[in-house]
Amino acid sequence: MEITRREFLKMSAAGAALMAIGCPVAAWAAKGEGEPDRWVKGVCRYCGTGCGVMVGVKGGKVVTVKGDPKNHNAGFLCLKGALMTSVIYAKERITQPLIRKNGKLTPASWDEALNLVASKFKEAIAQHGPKSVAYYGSGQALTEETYLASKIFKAGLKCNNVDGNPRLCMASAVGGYVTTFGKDEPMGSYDDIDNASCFFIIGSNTSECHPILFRRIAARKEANPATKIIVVDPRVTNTTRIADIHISFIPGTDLALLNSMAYVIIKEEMDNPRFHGAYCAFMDKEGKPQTFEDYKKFLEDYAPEKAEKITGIPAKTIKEVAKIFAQSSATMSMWCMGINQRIQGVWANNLIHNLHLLTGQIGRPGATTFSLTGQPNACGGVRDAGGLSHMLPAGRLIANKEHRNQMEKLWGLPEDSLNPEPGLPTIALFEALKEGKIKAMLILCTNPAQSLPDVNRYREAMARKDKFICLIEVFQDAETVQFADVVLAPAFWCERDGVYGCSERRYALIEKAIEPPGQCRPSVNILVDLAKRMGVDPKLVPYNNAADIWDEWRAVAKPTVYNFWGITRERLRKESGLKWPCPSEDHPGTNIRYVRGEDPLVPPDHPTKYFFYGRPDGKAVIWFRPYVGCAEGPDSEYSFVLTTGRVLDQWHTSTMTGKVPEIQRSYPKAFVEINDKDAKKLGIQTGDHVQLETRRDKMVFEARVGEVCRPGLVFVPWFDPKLLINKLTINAVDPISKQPEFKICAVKVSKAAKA
Ligand code: MGD
Ligand code: MGD
Ligand code: SF4
Repeated sequence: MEITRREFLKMSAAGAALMAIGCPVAAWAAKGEGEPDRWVKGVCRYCGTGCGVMVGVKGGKVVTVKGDPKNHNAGFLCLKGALMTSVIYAKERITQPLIRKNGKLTPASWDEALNLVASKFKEAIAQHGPKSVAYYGSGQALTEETYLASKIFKAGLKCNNVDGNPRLCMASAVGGYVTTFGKDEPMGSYDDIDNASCFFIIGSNTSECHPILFRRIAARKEANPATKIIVVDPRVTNTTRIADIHISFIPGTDLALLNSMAYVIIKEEMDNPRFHGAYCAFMDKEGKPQTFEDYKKFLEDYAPEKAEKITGIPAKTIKEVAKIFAQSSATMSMWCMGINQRIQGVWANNLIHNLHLLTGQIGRPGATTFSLTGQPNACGGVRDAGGLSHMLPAGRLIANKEHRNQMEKLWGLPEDSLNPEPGLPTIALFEALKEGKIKAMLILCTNPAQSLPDVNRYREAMARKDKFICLIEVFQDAETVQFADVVLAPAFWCERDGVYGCSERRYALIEKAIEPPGQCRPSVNILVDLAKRMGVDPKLVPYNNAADIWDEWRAVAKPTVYNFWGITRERLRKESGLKWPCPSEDHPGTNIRYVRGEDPLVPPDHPTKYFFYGRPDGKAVIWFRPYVGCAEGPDSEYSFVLTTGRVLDQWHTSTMTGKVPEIQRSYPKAFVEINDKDAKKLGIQTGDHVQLETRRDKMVFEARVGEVCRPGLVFVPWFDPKLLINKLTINAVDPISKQPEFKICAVKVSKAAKA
């Protein structure tokens, strides 16, 4: 039976809660395990929504997980978050260190394993210098882990080859915020959702990837039916089902749409000159100052009729959405990988910000430009604490001498002793591994043998006989384990304490609920121990636990715009997360940045209401960013576009969600979505085997035929280790952010005999 849009809205607004609260409770009651004897506060292990959880413990074991009613998610959780118990107790857990001997991973003592790793790193540095080693981390590691690993490598080993999977994910969003506003991280918060009257959702399948935020959006729409929802996505996703307007368009042409919306807004005098005249600077793509008149000339190439030819979106629709965007009382944009995982990712981010600056849809409740973060701690750990190869903590840059000198002082190092040359970003790092230039690599909390693009190339790199890889990994069936020379066994999720920072600048504590199994140790202890054995000055790593590292990180951030001095460990234990800036212990946290009276970093007597203090002139930048196509568009031979992404209940490489029977049953294996008109031409029906072939590799998937993909587009989720779609994806990167274009490459589609 067809459900109406209104019924779907209702279900979306309420459904997540029922799933979350119903299932785990039922599971634990069915097992006769009884009421937990205590509840321990934490944060969900999965997405950047950062839902607060309560972990139910009985007899030293986790028996269930429920939502924290005091956190932003108000007690709601999606199924992934609620079904963590079977992940913790999966039989595939690694519970002791392993060393590869005669090709086989063999149990070893911590001493033996750590000494071996330390000796390999010392040998590489002695023979080839600090550029020959690297750390590859994760937006799922704790803030304390990322801060520490980055300090060990950058300060202790003088090696800036410190990068992580946020390079595959959020680097373009960082680039967008930094180039437009001078500093990273959104100015708004989730509270804006409750005040927006228009949602402009572009390149985000919020319903499947940020379900609890989607629930909040649907609840807003349900409560205020006049709220408009515009979704820009070449697929008909679950998110598009609550849209008033769904724009399906030629993948990779968002830049033309966004410039065209700006054109319409100015042409029809829907811009806000009082805002952009006072608070914005204009710049061409080289960063040269320009005027509003120059901007109007630049936009002439994007009249809706011209943009229609590039995007396939009717000019009438472009005009309509521009009008809704500009004239709604409060517009909130949200975007994710459909925008970031593109070779023009930073530019696309800039163009979304442009629309807000041009219309003044910014810095008011509900009016904000809000990048959705993918991982639970990409913001708090990697972005804020400086876990990328060009960064130092709290927005400081390696290439900036003043920033280096600040960090040398804070870390007790001699002046000018930090290495001034930025390290290698992810793809360049794995290229260097392939070329034999990286001799030893430490990998923590990420599974690059599945998640890197064009992965055959980098699996070959990881398989080199002369390299050394130490992997800190929870599960023995993670793909990267096959390439590791040493595997170290970490404590998982609520088996140690530490902080996660989610999309809305909210820092929240995961408290330790249970003891880790076997010989597993918290990763901060592993890293401190390893650093000392590698010869790092013990004064650089004087920590007994994660709380010590947190206090140092607070002090390091205090003199910067990341000031969260008031977010002490004690406060985090009591409260369910706090949003920085939060400069003192009595500060409640900040909902809206850059606005006088809201943001503690804007002086109360500042002469203007808005102050973009991240920029030298205090003004945000409206950028001229021309439309540029994708790296590898379809042609006569590879005539389809292949896009990759996510499904509701599987997480990334499925090492965790794959251990949950309920989830595995609903998403057992990857498939290819294909439009019914294309399928008809190719003689393909749902369930048939379809071969996808790109310039890199080919593979066979089961078909799902329907209207989800527009004609000419196919979609494959990337969670399945048995069907590694990344063997087919391209490794082209954005020239500014170095983020790969996972979302678009050319592919040949044909009916296959068998899978
Ligand atoms: P994706 O499926 O990667 O998810 O969250 P999302 O970005 O929302 O891609 C989003 C959409 O981009 C897709 O629907 C796709 O059709 C669209 N798209 C493709 N090409 C284009 C284009 O050219 N333009 C536009 N506008 N859209 C395009 C990702 C987020 O999800 C991330 S980064 C992480 S790390 C988390 N991972 C994750 C997970 O693995 N599983 C689940 N269930 N949730 C997750 N949440 C987070
Ligand atoms: P995960 O499965 O999250 O994926 O890619 P990955 O980070 O490689 O890997 C996390 C690993 O850490 C798992 O092996 C897990 O078992 C392990 N782990 C879990 N908890 C812990 C812990 O507490 N400690 C330690 N040490 N290990 C732990 C993510 C990356 O993939 C991202 S973020 C994005 S946005 C990209 N998206 C994307 C896409 O959209 N399409 C395609 N085709 N590829 C993509 N790859 C990217
Ligand atoms: Fe966890 Fe994200 Fe689901 Fe919240 S929405 S419960 S953070 S996976």
